[in-house]
Amino acid sequence: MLVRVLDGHQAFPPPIWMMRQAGRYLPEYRTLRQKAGGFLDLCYTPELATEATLQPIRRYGFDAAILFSDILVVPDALGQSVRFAEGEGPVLEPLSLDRLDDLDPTVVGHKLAAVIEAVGMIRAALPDETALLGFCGAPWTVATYMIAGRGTPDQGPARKAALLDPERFARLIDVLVAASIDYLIRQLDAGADAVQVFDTWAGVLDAAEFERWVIAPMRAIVQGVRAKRPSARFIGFPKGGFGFAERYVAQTGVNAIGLDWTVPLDVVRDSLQPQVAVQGTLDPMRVVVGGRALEQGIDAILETLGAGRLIFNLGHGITPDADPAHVATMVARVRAATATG
Ligand code: 1CP
Repeated sequence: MLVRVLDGHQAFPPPIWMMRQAGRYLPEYRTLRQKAGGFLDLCYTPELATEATLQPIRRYGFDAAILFSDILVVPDALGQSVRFAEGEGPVLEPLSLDRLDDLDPTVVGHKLAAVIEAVGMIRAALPDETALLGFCGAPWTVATYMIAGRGTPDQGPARKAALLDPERFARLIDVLVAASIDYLIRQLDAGADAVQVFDTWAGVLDAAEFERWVIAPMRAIVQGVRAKRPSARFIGFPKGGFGFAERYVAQTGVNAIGLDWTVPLDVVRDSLQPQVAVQGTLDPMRVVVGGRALEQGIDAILETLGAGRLIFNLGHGITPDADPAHVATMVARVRAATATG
């Protein structure tokens, strides 16, 4: 059903899945994570990555599973050291733009063989009606971590590098575009029905920089993959870039655009939905709070966007403090919805 929406059809109730649906809010994930040891061991052991992917499908029966991995496996495969420190997120050895020749985008697909193997195992284990989504980080967002070496409040180090040395920054983006094309093709060939490209930090760029580092690389990825796999389906998620959404859609050719919870739903319905499927937009805080706040958030999305092409999702990943029972409530409410016209 999710694939049909990506192919241009409308469905009500809409298909539903949730960003970060496998993760720390689930007790079974926390158990698996402890057994695995490190977070990257979980990503690089196909049996464990498969189990993590399937946990939320078993519990909630979402319409899509998303490969359990991380956007930072690409820098890891490019040769930059990446580790996940307990409780403090990713830590990378900060990349200097003088050292770009050390990165080899042609090896990424091979180095991530364990992830690709997981894609095949997951597809084999999933019910036929459940879509499988592959993913990667968008070049801009991945570059923000490669340059700073960690998550940052304002992505300052990468913004500074892009303005100070745009030629060399463009070379880094080109490496990431090439690596992403190769990696996504392998995910599609192993059984992914569509791929999502996460540009979590798109919203910090001005208009010129958004065009150059968000739209242009995404267009290159979509065209590069479709040159070899013409039917490849894409969900783009340029978080925080709603002001650029129409040109992002027109210029990249994505099948769907992910939106966060700060967007005006009536504008989405009138200006964006006629052109493309939209995904989102529930505030993850409503899933933490539950009750009326959750119900009202769900109903507003269904009432305003339910008559068009919609994939129900949160506006960003579910947070570790969310109650798994609230997720069950959300799925039931979306599935029980009836068209109000
Ligand atoms: O301790 C743990 O178990 C690690 C927590 C965790 C998890 C569960 C991290 C560390 N990554 C993941 C999985 C993950 N990451 C998925 C799995 C599939 C699913 O959705 O179920 C996906 C799609 C991602 C993508 C990802 N990683 C993004 C883009 C989406 C988003 O949420 O914005 C980003 C920015 C990352 C980097 C990252 N990885 C992990 C953390 C804590 C972070 C954020 C770091 C920061 O900036 O603070």
